[in-house]
Amino acid sequence: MTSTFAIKLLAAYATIYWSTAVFSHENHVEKKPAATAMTAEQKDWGIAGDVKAVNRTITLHMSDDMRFTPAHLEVKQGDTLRLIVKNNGNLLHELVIGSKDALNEHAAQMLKFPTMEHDSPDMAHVAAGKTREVIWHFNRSGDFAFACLIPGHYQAGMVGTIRVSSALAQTANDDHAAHHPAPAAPADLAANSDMTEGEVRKVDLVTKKIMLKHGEIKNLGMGAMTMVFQVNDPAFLSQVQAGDKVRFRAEQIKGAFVVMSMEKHTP
Ligand SMILES: [Cu+2]
Repeated sequence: MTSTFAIKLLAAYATIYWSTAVFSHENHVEKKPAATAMTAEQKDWGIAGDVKAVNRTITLHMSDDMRFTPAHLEVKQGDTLRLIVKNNGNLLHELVIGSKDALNEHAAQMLKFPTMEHDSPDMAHVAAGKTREVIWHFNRSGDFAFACLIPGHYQAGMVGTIRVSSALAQTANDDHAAHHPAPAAPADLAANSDMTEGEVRKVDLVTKKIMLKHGEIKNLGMGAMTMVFQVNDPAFLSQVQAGDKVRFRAEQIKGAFVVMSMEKHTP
């Protein structure tokens, strides 16, 4: 019993070592248990997230025209994202988060070794018509990317960008925080203080509008009220429902009030 376990363990380490040595990226292991048994690894673009720490949910749509929608994510350092990855196409697609360099290298390896299997907390393979989830903690700021590295897909442009803004920079730029510093507030709260608190009243998928009961919108000089907003990205609408507490940023564009970013707010 013990020796069998030891052999399995050795085999697992050998696989991991071999993968790392040959492909210089990790977790190209055959079975998920070996990967999950490993300690979460800090990457330049973050670390595996804890489901209990999720503070934002974003739905990413994949399509056979080799596109992700949305193709750009604005994230704050400290955010733990639940990325719901929906494959609307008839082909297998995948989501892999990384630095541009890491993705380029990985894509080249995938072209060379198309049958290579890989798995890691920062990726998900999504079969046609299916939905998967990735929970990722963006604890480092910077410009990163996400891509489908299935041979040909990345090369056809199936790639998006992620900007993780620094928690420190946001605190420094925030007037309110600067004038009334709250020493006990965690960095995450300070980073979110340019966001407006709200509650979803109604989501209209046909007109692509959302009714929000909101607090004071400081950047617009607007007091608290319930009103209907347009959305910058229709994907926001599939992430929330009436009754959800949210934080959002709204802007006035050509007279219309538009929700530019939104996150679920779990008190
Ligand atoms: Cu793809």
